[in-house]
Amino acid sequence: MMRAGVIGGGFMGAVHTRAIRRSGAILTRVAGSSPASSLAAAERFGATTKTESAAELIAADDVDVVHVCTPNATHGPLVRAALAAGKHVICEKPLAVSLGEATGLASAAEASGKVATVPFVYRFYPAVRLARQRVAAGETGPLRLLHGSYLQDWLADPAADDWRVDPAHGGPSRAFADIGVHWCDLVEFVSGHRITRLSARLHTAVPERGGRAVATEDAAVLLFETDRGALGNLTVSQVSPGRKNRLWFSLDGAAESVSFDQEAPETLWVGGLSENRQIARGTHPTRQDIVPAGHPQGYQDCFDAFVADTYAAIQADKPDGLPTFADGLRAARLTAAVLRSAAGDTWIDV
Ligand code: SOE
Repeated sequence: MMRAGVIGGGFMGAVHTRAIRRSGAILTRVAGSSPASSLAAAERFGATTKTESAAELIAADDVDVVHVCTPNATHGPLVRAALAAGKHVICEKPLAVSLGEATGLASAAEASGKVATVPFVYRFYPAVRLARQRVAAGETGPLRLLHGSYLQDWLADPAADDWRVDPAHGGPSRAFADIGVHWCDLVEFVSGHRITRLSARLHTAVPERGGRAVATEDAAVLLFETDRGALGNLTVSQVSPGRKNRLWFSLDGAAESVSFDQEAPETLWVGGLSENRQIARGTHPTRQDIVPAGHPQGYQDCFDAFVADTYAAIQADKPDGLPTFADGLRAARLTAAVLRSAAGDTWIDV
């Protein structure tokens, strides 16, 4: 039976913990940022064994896979240590806070032969898999436009603050690196296209938080081109009132458009020249469908499916569409291009 250790006792640590349980694995250890927070998180999450630090968790014989759920800037050293100790790794996104670091981690994972994945979990919605199947089967025809947005509002309040705002913990990009990369991963995954050139503008709507000047973006707007001749645009924001986690895309092909809304994930919208349809989840079952049509699945189900597929890969299975460190590196490459484009006021080749 798989034995998992979680580093990080926050919101994401809790999401990972539920997914670990649901996969049938055992949560053996949990580490926080201090001995006291480690013991408290282990108690809260119900780990079987007490641990006082991340280093102790990584070295432990009763941990096969390490889940890194800590602030972005700490991912690199923890992932390196876990791989060096012979562990499989799931690392939260963004994989690293610089392209150089992400490149090093992807190479270290490759050299280790261990399974190393990044939770681009929106890939695990059944409606997303269905959209991907329609594109691959030629139902949409060649895609011409890839467009959409990923909007949140949890930083719209000027009084709101978080470690992600501070580049020392979150890295030099915030809105794009935190959520823009999800959109790009999802749209590249569904369309099969790769973004080859982009032009980005960043916007900091709230210049000061917690008495500090804000050095990361609240919003980003991108124009891009793909390797297969499509054109696209994306708006990313963490300051859009009312939009809680509104990841939306439309992929417009020669024959039909497919559109997905993360806040209403039970249907896939398919647009045609003479009629539009909403395909209900469960009516064209995918591997990710776990309950019948009409019984809503959601974000945690995606997370559970992602963790289960990572564990299946550890047991030598090859699940389709598993996001790995190579995808985490791809996201870091896009983030670096966005930052360079915005700083230089120019188009950048990715
Ligand atoms: C916060 O913006 C956050 O939790 C992201 O970090 C996640 O990746 C996204 O899935 C939901 O929003």
